[in-house]
Amino acid sequence: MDHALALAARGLGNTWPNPAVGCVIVKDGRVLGRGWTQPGGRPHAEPVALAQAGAAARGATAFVTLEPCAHHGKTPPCAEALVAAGLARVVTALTDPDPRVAGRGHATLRTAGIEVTEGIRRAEAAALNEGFLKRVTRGLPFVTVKLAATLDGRIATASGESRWITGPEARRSVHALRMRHDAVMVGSATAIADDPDLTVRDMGAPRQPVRVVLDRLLRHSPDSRLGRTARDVAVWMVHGPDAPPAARAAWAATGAELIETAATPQGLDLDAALRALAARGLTRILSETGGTLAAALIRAGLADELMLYQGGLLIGAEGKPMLGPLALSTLASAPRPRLMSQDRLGPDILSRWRIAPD
Ligand code: AOF
Ligand code: ZN
Repeated sequence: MDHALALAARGLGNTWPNPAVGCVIVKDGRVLGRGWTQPGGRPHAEPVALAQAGAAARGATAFVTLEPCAHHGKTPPCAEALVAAGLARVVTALTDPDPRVAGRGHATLRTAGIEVTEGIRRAEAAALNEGFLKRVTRGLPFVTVKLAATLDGRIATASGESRWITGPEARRSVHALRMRHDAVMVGSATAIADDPDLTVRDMGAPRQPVRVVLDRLLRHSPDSRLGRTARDVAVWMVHGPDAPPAARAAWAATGAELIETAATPQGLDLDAALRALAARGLTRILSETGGTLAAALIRAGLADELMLYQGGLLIGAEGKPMLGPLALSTLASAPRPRLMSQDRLGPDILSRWRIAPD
């Protein structure tokens, strides 16, 4: 199952709206087939592994990180494929919460006389596919907030200079991080100030993340890098009901997708915006917004993890803080993220913090 989990992880960021699943087929201590969910979410992991194993799969054991599917979607159900291949035993990590599956995959296998063992490495499988599970059970994506700050917690000088707070190793790590997410998200302030491209470069990414801009009034220029490349890599502009018609038309002409969502006087309704993104299939979003939006996501309980890149320089109080207001009245009410890991990246530090409750 550990091997299957490692294979599954290869799909992270590439399989949305589907989960990233891994499958290993074993007989007499030999691995006959290995598969993982392919870019775009199909083929599923099991048929990939079954095709490798061929006729030798008869009598073998399959280890799958998620309950095999039971529904007739764009591909035939994996549970039936395992039955047809004559597997003797199937070991799974997790029940699939997708209402089309939800136990039916396991039932199909058992009815066919296959021995089924469930729940092996359940916690690891749930952590790996937290985005898919959150989308299906709560209608929200898993959100990683990325911040690149100085040692004193600033993300730019007073004049807005932010290139470069971290070194090349950290920047490479950010590209790897983007690759493991379905989408990269910024706010309009960051989009306007940086004119970012938000693609994954030099990583051999099988699928580029969707580029999402939260832009209530569609203030970002359609003649920006994002606007000019919207036909090559998806750009989704999330805007409010009050976005001007001319801006909507100009953005639509770039090939970007326009997503209207509720707004409050402070800006977009973040919960509604993220729900709209999950409804379109996104399971894992990397937020690369500035401090104000990052704070708003944390305040609203919408941020799951924080990836903090810290560069060894000091800017002082004039610099822009990495977080906007959290509106706390007491220290006792302060969010207390839990440290998950810490790494040295050249001269910089990357720390990963869990914000959401476990
Ligand atoms: C599996 N193995 O590798 C994956 C599964 O739209 P479809 O037909 O591709 O079905 C998508 C659903 O299939 C998805 O919501 C989830 O329940 C399951 N994903 N199942 O047996 C896989 N990726
Ligand atoms: Zn399947």
